[in-house]
Amino acid sequence: MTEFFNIPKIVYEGKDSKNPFAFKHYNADEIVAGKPMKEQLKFAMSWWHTLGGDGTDMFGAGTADKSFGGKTGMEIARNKVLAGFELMHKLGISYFCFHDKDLVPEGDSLQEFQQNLDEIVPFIKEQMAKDSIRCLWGTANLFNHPRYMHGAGTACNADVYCYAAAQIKKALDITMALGGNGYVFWGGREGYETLLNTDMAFELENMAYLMKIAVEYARGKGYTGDFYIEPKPKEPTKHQYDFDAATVLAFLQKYGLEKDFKLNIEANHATLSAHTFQHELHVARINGAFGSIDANQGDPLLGWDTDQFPTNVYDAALAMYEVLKNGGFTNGGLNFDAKPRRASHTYEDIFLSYIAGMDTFALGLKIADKMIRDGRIDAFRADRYASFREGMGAKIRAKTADLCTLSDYALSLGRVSEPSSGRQEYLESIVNDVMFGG
Ligand code: XUL
Ligand code: CO
Repeated sequence: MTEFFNIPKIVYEGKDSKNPFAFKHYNADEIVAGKPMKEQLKFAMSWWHTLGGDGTDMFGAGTADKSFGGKTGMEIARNKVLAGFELMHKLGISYFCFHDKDLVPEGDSLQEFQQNLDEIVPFIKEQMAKDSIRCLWGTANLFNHPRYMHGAGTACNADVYCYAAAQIKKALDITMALGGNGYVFWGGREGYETLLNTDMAFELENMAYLMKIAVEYARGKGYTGDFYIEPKPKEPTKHQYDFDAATVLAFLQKYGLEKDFKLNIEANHATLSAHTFQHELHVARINGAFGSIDANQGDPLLGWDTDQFPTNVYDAALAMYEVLKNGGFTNGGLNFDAKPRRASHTYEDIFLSYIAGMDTFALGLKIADKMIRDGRIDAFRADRYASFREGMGAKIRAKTADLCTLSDYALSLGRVSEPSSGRQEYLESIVNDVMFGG
């Protein structure tokens, strides 16, 4: 068997290890919060960044070779499969995520694209069977080709809309064939640059209809997994329709899609929308719509979607706090929608990046579990609302007091009791204590 990466299998060596090619914190079978870490974290490899991304940016050519020794399009595609499974095996990653276009060349026609997909899917299934590696989610790339310059589901051209429908249908077929339990709609170019040429209501209605018929199609084929929308506020368009979790929830509710759809929250998209990663996860969770995570991080000084591997332990801990509060993942998981920096261009860097990301989320999980077991933060938050447990507060909660009753009560009070302190700094010091204390 050809080996693509001259790197050994990565094992857990513990926090004192200085071996760059070892996990310091991710110990797959260690039980944290009642489940092995590998089940709590459900790490996934992103096909596009890991097997496709060559470091090209708008100022310069690629710095990494991702042909994996292949010469023709389909040979490269097959080698990518083999390289991807070698990488997942060596890192102990059990899931992958893909766009249709990540897997094979598009060729000259939709027919050729679909034939190429039909050729690669059985080959991927063979590799999956060898290593019990599974598909976390699939999606269709509806943003790269020039035909999608005005959007796909929100395109101003009906033929383009149908082309997108064909890609979605095939991507759903493949996701189902690979046993995936998730299908993502990331609104690639679903947005606008100027309202001078855009009928927003028209476009959103079309988008919702495409999602509805996609759900009908997949459910009709017996698909029981989740559909996700992945919010993002901008980039590539100035104003992406799926701005943030709250905007997406309103869209789903308006068009009656909320039963089939959950959210795939990406850290870098959250910060682009001027929210924290935790905020977006929290909004999804309290609305029963938390689904999956695209794990990465942005750079606050750059302000675009840099898709860096997550190394910020503090953010990872607050994210995993939300995941644990949600009862963990069901169909979702942690997909590294992340790429090494352009100058980190070697195969070693891919492994080192995944190790960094996996160790960061392992630490995040352990800290989140400790925060919950510590209990001080949860107790403080619950206690902050103590006045709603009795008297007029309890009546408000029971929704039995009308506006006049509340007004009469306020008038009878004389003086309102002094508000309690929010104690933010104290609570932040508890997080530090949980992280670094004994
Ligand atoms: C783009 C992005 C996508 C989606 C899948 O910002 O995050 O890769 O995750 O289409
Ligand atoms: Co993403």
